[in-house]
Amino acid sequence: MFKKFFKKNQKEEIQEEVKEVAVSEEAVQEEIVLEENEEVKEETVETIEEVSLDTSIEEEVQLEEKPQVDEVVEKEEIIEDKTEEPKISLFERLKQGLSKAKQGITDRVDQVLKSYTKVDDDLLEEIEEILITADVGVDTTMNIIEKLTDAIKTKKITNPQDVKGELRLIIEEILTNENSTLDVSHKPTIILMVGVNGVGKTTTIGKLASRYKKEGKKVLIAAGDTFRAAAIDQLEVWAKRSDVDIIKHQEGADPGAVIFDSIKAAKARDIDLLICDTAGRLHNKANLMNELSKVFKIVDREYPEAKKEVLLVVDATTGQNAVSQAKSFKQVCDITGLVLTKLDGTAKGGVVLAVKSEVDVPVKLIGVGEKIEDLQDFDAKAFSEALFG
Ligand SMILES: Nc1nc2c(ncn2[C@@H]2O[C@H](COP(=O)(O)OP(=O)(O)O)[C@@H](O)[C@H]2O)c(=O)[nH]1
Ligand SMILES: [Mg+2]
Repeated sequence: MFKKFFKKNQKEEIQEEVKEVAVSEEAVQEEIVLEENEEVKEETVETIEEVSLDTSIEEEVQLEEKPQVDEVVEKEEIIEDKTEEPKISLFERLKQGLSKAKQGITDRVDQVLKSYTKVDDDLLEEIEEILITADVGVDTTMNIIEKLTDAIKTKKITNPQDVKGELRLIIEEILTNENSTLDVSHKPTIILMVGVNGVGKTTTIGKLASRYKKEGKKVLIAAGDTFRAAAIDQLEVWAKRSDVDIIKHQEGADPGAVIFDSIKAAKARDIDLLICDTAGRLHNKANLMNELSKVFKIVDREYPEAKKEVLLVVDATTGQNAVSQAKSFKQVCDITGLVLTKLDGTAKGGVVLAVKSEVDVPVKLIGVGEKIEDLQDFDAKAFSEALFG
């Protein structure tokens, strides 16, 4: 059993390393693409990045070649087309977004349950293995299996088919958290979006700005990621799209100064909600964390009347890396909620459980696609229903 774990974990570690390399190669590639095709929209470049993030190494090699402008335009058109789709319910969207995760967890659980005629240790061991390989994390998996064993005993479950319902209840219970709603009803509210590069901070800000603007709120966004000019431009595209104001400085400017000016503007313009972007990539980790602390100090000093939400964005496709990122950010910032993006791109949806239980911060939002409606409030019941339904 443990040998099996060990092998699996090793394999996962290697996979993660490969992914990390892919991400840094991708960062270089992104810069090249931007330099050479300045007129190409950031958004489109990001789409290609996203594709490369999910592809295997062999495909990665092919993607390293600079995309032709024509190809880029074609991809952009596809994105535009997608937004024209007829409206479907949020739950349907969630289900669609979680279809890979469903394949990675529920469908495999179903297969195992079908192959057993009685509930025994072997069956539980197979479920344990599925959960671990779906990035639920060892500790959380052990906890789930323990609860499942208890439920099987107390409810005298003998039919393997009844195990699934119990598993769903346990998962729902783990994911349930009273503070999981992103509450922006206080005026003013400031949201600080933090997280490493590429996880989806800027996209999430754009989606949130659009959502709250539609709800009739006065929204302002702050381009606090001054590390690259492209990051500022990308946020500006979102500001235009959502029809909200943006405060920005030049590339390389002090992020603290951007936040300072944004707070001043928010007060002068009687803003309901100020959403701030932050850099996810500085020269080193200590630098990044120092910069963030400076920004937090400015917010506390200059905007004490605002309700502060610090949302840490993590990318679900990075699996256990998402958990370790959450742990390191938690050491320097008072994270009030997690945003788990790109759940649509992974069969390892179990990472939601791992971050929730290992980091002990409520998951407030999940991203199940690239469209505005694909950023959803996290609802433990709907999530487990979409996964197991
Ligand atoms: N499939 C998918 N892609 C996403 C999601 N959220 C963000 N992305 C993509 O992830 C990429 C990086 O996002 P970005 O906001 O620039 O990340 P940042 O560096 O943290 O600001 C972009 O291509 C986004 O479109 C999501 O929920 N699903
Ligand atoms: Mg960004």
